[in-house]
Amino acid sequence: MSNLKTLGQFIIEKQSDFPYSKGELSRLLRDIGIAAKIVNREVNKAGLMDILGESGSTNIQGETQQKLDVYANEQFISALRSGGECCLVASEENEDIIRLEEEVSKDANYIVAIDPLDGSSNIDVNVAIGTIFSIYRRKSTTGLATLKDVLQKGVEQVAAGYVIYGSSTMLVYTTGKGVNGFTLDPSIGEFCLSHPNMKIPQDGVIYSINEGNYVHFPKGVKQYIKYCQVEDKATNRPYASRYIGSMVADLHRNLIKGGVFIYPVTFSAPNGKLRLVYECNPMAFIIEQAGGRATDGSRRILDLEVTELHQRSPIFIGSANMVKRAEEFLATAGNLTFHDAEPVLTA
Ligand code: P6P
Repeated sequence: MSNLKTLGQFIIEKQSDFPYSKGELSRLLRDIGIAAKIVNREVNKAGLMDILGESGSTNIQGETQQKLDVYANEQFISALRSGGECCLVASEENEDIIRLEEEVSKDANYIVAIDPLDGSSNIDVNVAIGTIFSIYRRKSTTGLATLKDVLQKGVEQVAAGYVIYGSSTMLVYTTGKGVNGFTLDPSIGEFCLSHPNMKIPQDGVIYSINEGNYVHFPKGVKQYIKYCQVEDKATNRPYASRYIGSMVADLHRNLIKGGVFIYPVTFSAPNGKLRLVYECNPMAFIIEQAGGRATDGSRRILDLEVTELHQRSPIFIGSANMVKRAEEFLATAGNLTFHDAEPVLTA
């Protein structure tokens, strides 16, 4: 018997980890895995199908929706609707919550927040993109689930994960008992355990930030960037700068190799760009479970109050020691001071 373990087998094996699960969360994770395989099939042939290019519509963020965005959103919502374990979906692609009111779903115990195709601007140039999902237990006990059921702190998540559609397709998730990665084997159409018990190195030599926004960064961020660029063999600097422009791809690389990913406040994005509910919180849960750190520059991401569905947050996430070093620059220089003098280079 090969030591191959599929996602489905793994989920069932770990089902006893959940005090209250009667298999519901397991079925929900399986439903997400099925939708991921369907989306993967289309992503892999995007260049061949008439799903490239812009669908013409725009999402809540005012971003032009690529056809694959719309397709992926529909696939995940459809899988959750028919799976019967989810009563409400919050998606980056939809302005409002989506209540699943079918008989099979309306009393379900779980809420799913999702970025169905993150990094979609990279679709047409064949660069890795991803899906990010976050799972909560419903808090309301009567009637239909409401927005309040979504606006829970990240620390309340019962599971979170991502799919990266890259050189291979992987699904990485946590239920609060560590992080495990599964690689899709197209020959059998199954996600197979390939990265058990993933841990992010406490230190790294990769910093990931869009330096095109440098002039708009707070002083402390500018100082940290210059710190990364200083020659200092004792601390393996200068670090390497790597920025893909797909959060999932940048964080997946850093989870495996070590590194820090930063999307800070900028003058044009005073609350940061990335969304708390379906990007920052799920990725923070995963990275913390892998031994890393995720803050908004000072406060733990998972403890942040969630007040709006599409709320944005700055994020400093990755190898714990690198995030802490960046926070030190923010603490001393201030993380909301813009357009100041060039930072003093410090070793
Ligand atoms: P910028 C993709 O649009 C995304 O939401 C994340 O996946 C990515 O990390 C970030 O935005 C890139 O933003 O402003 O650097 O292009």
